[in-house]
Amino acid sequence: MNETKILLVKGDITLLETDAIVNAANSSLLGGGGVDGAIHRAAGPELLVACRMIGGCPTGEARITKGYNLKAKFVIHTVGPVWHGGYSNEMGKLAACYYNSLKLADDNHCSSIAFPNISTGVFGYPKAEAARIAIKTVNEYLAGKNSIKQVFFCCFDEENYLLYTKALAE
Ligand code: AR6
Repeated sequence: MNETKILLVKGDITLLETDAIVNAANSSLLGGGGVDGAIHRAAGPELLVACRMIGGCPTGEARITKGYNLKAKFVIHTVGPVWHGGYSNEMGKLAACYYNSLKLADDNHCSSIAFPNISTGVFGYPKAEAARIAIKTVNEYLAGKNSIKQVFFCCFDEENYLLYTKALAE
């Protein structure tokens, strides 16, 4: 029986106390705006040093660092696709972000993880479609053997929060 709980929260992901929080980064891993900027500010300068050592990350993949000044033990940095109208396998790349982040959390014995709404800010992915892919990929991953007991979808903007409220109720 799979007892993992999917939970919805509204607000700032940097305040969560999950084992891992996921960062919607860019392929340089050197910080940026949006949730990436918020995570780097809250984690402190050591996070940037650790990210520099990693040396970048391709779209759809994920890399792990410590959480430094965050309450979360780990930050999992994943690079979502930029929306190009749906003709560049954005769907597959977005699903890979969720899958690879869960796999890294699992490999590092995390029992809880929180996701922001990857690619739905600066990268322009349509929010309803992104929510559908996020929920589907998480559900598929959790159906297999894994260490994860809680998955939080952390929505910062009202539109995403309402979309997830509806999608998770279905
Ligand atoms: N906590 C949770 N979610 C947040 C927070 C926060 N503190 N702040 C913003 N969001 P974005 P992307 C939400 O633009 O589209 C960066 O510059 C926001 O409402 O942060 O994947 C990177 O360096 C939105 O729903 O990420 C990349 O260059 C979601 O986070 C680029 O932006 C994602 O918005 C990545 O673009």
